[in-house]
Amino acid sequence: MLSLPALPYAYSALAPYISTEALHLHHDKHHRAYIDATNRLTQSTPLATSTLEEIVRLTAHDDAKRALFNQAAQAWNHSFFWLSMKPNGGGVPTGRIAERIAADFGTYDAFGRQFAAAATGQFGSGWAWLVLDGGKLKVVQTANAETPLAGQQVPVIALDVWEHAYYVDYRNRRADYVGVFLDRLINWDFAESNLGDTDAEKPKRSAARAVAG
Ligand code: MN3
Repeated sequence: MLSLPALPYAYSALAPYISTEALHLHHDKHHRAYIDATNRLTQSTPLATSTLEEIVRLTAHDDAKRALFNQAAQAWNHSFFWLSMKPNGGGVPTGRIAERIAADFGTYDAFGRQFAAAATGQFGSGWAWLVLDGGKLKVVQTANAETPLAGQQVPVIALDVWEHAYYVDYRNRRADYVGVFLDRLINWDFAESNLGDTDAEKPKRSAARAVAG
């Protein structure tokens, strides 16, 4: 049985950018529903004892398991999304992640423009991601529950652009929500922890393991 992980901060911690009401609804109702559905669909199957990450990977390319993949991937994506934000986050990062952004995007502003374009340009429900693709940082978008976890890319940062993620606080203004995520909320410490151990002194930590299964 999977359980709903607690938010990594208080429900009020991201206000005024994401309200207490919005976080309660998004975490307690939407995220919980994905966890509960995953548990229902794996009950009495060999996947009942698997971690969430294993369920996502094992169902990702199996059309017969599409319903389970959608629920499990959404559960995993949300856990990763909560970790992608923090109070007083966002803005221009420093340290290793800043060096990598400069190397792979040219400037922070170029990264921000690409990320905002991916997040606002995703038609309908989905996600915007910063990922490592063959060791290079890249911005990608996915539809519905699709997740880089299912492929070769390593997730670094996730932004939920389903309407339920922003409608309470921003109504239909997705671009405003995306701007606030970039300027006020991104957890760059978490992003850096997902870069892997190319620095010998850093302990090996993978993005996938950061999210408790
Ligand atoms: Mn959501």
